[in-house]
Amino acid sequence: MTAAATARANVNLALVKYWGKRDAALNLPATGSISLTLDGLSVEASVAFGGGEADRIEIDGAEAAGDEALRVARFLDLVRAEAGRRERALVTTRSTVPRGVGLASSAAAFAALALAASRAAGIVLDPPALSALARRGSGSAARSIFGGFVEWRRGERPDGRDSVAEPLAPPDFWDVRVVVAVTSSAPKAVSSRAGMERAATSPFYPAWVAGAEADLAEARAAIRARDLDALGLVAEHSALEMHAVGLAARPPLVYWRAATVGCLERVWQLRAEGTPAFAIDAGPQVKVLCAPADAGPVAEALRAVPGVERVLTCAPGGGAELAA
Ligand code: 2P0
Repeated sequence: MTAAATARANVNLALVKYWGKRDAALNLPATGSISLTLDGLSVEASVAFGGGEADRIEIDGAEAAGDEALRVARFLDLVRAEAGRRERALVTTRSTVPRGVGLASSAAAFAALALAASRAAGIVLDPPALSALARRGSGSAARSIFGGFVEWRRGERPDGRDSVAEPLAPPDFWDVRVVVAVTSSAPKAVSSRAGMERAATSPFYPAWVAGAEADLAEARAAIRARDLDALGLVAEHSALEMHAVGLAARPPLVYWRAATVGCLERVWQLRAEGTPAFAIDAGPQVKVLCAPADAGPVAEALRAVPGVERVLTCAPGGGAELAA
């Protein structure tokens, strides 16, 4: 058995969304995306290689089975191939991301696993290579390798080696808040993976892909200028356009609940009253981007929306790290 390596990574919120793939096997996106890594919602993964006939995977204290176990085992195969090893692995992961808050813990999980598994296998990958590896587990995990504001480049190469994330600005560059209104703790009826496949059937999908570069440029400029209004407006647009693609898909895909729309209306009302707050949901939960001083009042307003179960507030967070 090799010594266990342990790493931790945070979830991220997409400000310009990833929604559609150009290669499903390699998890290559149809467009680039930009995200903010969030503090305090993280997954810790420990990996050791050696012994055993099969990979053993324990997620939050329970042995993984079925598709979940298979997805991690396939990911470990990539690490074994890269490191030239054959031993099975013992993997344990622990999450501080509340279930069903609509912040993909798979992003944090595969970012942490990429770092822990590569180190346990004896290889040291540079950040771009780590991001490319994490991407194979879950697309959005490519972004969780880095802290703060992050861009995942679409890339051009068929092998995906240039489809990696890179930091745009560190977490302390700009102190903002993300207020998360949880409207439903039930798992999504249609996974992101299946949702992206369905999105490609929408007549609006080509327009979504064609508009991505302009959204990315707008978001990059807004981050550079620390312009909350500009970033909030483009992020809100990207989220709503993502939903519009789904609405027109066959069969249609509607992630919203009544409470989701209630939160959107409340945020727009706050904005009309002078509070710069922007709703960036991927449904059914609503994430609101705002200034630190407004986070309290925004949280309070969202708590009062019928159907909101709870509200949490996050600051910008750091990238994936090895545990001491
Ligand atoms: C995003 N989402 O950019 C978008 C917006 C959800 C809504 O990335 O199939 O778990 O593993 O690559 O990364 C969630 O999808 O999908 C996601 P896979 P992933 O954050």
